Amino acid sequence: MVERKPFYSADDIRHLEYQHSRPGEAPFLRGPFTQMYRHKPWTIRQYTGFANAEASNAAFKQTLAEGGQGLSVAFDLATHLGFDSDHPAAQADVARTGVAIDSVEDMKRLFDGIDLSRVSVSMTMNGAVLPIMAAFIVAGEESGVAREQLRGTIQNDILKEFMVRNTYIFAPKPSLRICADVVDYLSEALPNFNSMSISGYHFQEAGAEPALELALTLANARAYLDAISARGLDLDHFCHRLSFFFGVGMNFFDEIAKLRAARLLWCEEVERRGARSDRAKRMKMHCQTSGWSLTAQEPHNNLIRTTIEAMAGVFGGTQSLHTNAYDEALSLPTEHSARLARNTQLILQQETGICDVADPWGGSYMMESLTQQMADKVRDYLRQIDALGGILAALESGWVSKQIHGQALRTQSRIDNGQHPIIGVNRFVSDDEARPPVRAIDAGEVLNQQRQRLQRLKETRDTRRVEAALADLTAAAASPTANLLAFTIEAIRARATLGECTQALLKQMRRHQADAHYLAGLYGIERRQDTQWHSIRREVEAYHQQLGQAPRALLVKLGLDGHDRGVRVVASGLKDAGFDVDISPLFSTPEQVQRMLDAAPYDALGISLLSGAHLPLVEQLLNTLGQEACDRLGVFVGGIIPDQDIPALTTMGVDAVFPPGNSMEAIISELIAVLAEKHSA
Ligand code: SCD
Repeated sequence: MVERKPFYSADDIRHLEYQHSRPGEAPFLRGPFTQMYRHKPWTIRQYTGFANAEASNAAFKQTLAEGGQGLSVAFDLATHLGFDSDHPAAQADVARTGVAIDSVEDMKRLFDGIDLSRVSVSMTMNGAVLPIMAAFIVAGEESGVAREQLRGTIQNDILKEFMVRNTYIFAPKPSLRICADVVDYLSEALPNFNSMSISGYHFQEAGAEPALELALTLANARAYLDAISARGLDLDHFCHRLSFFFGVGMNFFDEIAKLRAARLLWCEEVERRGARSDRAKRMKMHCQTSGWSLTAQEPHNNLIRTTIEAMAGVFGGTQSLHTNAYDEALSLPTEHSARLARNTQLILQQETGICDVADPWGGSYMMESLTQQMADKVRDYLRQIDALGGILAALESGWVSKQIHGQALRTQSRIDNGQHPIIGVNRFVSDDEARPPVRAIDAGEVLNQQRQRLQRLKETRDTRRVEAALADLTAAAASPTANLLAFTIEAIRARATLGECTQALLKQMRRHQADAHYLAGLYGIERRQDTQWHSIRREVEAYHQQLGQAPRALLVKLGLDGHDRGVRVVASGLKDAGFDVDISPLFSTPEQVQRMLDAAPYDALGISLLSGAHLPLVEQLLNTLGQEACDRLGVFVGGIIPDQDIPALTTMGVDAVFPPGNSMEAIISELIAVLAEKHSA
């Protein structure tokens, strides 16, 4: 958190260089446009996508009919990682956290009846950016919309995937080339399409505080500018289509200051590199309220949190906003919760007068001062990154991960010791919790449909044309000057699938696999003054004495789910409490988990899943491990697990389930009880 004073006065801002700047003028601290929301309010753009193209298309139409102003597509994990729905590795994850898209035919169904020349579409896609962007362009073409008319944004921000989100396919270097190919191609062929959405949101979700979130976002943006400029592209030609994306959490003042500082720092950066036009220098951004701040306990409180966060985004001058639904810590939003989330924005836009004035916090002693402090803190981080040799070197050295994970651990320790209040979780906890209904997806049904569609597509297409286009794509991957998006468009037009395009590229670029790790020591240090923590440590110590050795836990991530904040925090907490802990690489298969279990005498197996695929994945794993392993190990599952799924997990052999909001003590205490019982049996 940026340091605060009890009150601020004119003395705090007198020295500030930009205090007399205006919205719509460089350095744009006060907003990218002169009139801001008076001329056009921010775009209400809700991130949506589930099941298949038809279901998501219906949800898009509903959102547009009910006040949504742009579309934002959430793809499923199989699509993100470049697997067709019929790929063996993807089976449990198809259609869970977004829509399954295998080919241009799916993409056409996704936008059926929606005029792509009028509605702008954001697509959150990074790993499989080539086939998805290509399918969007071809779908537009085949529905009569010229490329120049297509409006929207592709996320195309791969660097943060290696740092936090983990939906990468190729290694950082070839991935950067792909990003630059996309920017290069779109800047010529789709002049109205934003070719990147350089994202901080996911850093915040993984634990970064606002200043670190902004610093990492800008450091990544610098790496992209280097890569694109190295091709000889002029900043004034492409920069105005690089857009940004930030999270907005409950740290109300800092979040507003962060968004104002972001514009200032971006303007400075591109000016320093020689950009001349205002449109290149003005940062435009999308914001999303914090998913991490949502609680599974008393979920209706999340409506209040989201409203406050949305206000911070709007006071910060965002161009586009997603407000989370209150039930997202439990499952995918229902129709009703999605409507409330959208209405939150409509109420802000139409009932409050907030849109009347540009940068309403401008001139506030406190806000101007905080903005400057935030900018200084970010500059300091950027200097540290430079000293390490740039963001790629900082990533490889483990510095990035250590910073983010360290902040996540500090936050968790403050929640667990009560210093960071969360109503309904560590304060004013209510026993009388009404759990709202959650949306269930029949993923098995979608999987069957997608398989049948793939089969039909493969039976009806011109195989020779597809093979030739895929061979050209492989050859292009070997040639550094070829534009990979141009070649992917030809393959997709010929009806190659997303998975086939990925395979064609994998012939030249191998699939990247990152190591998994966690920090030891920090969580325990943060809680060293805390009696509850000492008492849980004593419990572990007593069990250690009984066993004759430290209890040993293996924590695993299964399927295609790359969210690892929770598993790393729990690993650190267990370690500092006295366990020996290993974590598996992301995307582990049951066979890999079995090999890890065979390699050391583990007492506990923890499975972390936030993708909604817990039932099939836990079942597969426990079937592979067999009854003897389930009897011997304390098996626990953590993540987004709806209440109604807990009995099924228990029947499979799971001993304890920890949905979001459990304190470290609660997890460890229950785990020790389970282990002691197993040990004595
Ligand atoms: C707007 N315009 C104005 C104006 N306001 N002109 C004058 N005065 C004003 N006040 C103009 C703009 O210049 C633009 O024209 C046009 O109006 C549209 O406005 P915009 O501001 O560009 O708005 P929009 O089209 O909505 O674009 C907003 C962004 C865009 C630039 C921010 O990149 C975007 O929509 N991003 C959304 C990204 C997203 O949804 N991501 C979801 C991520 P010109 O175009 O002619 O200039 C979800 C995610 O990752 C979830 C987490 C996870 O999955 O892990």
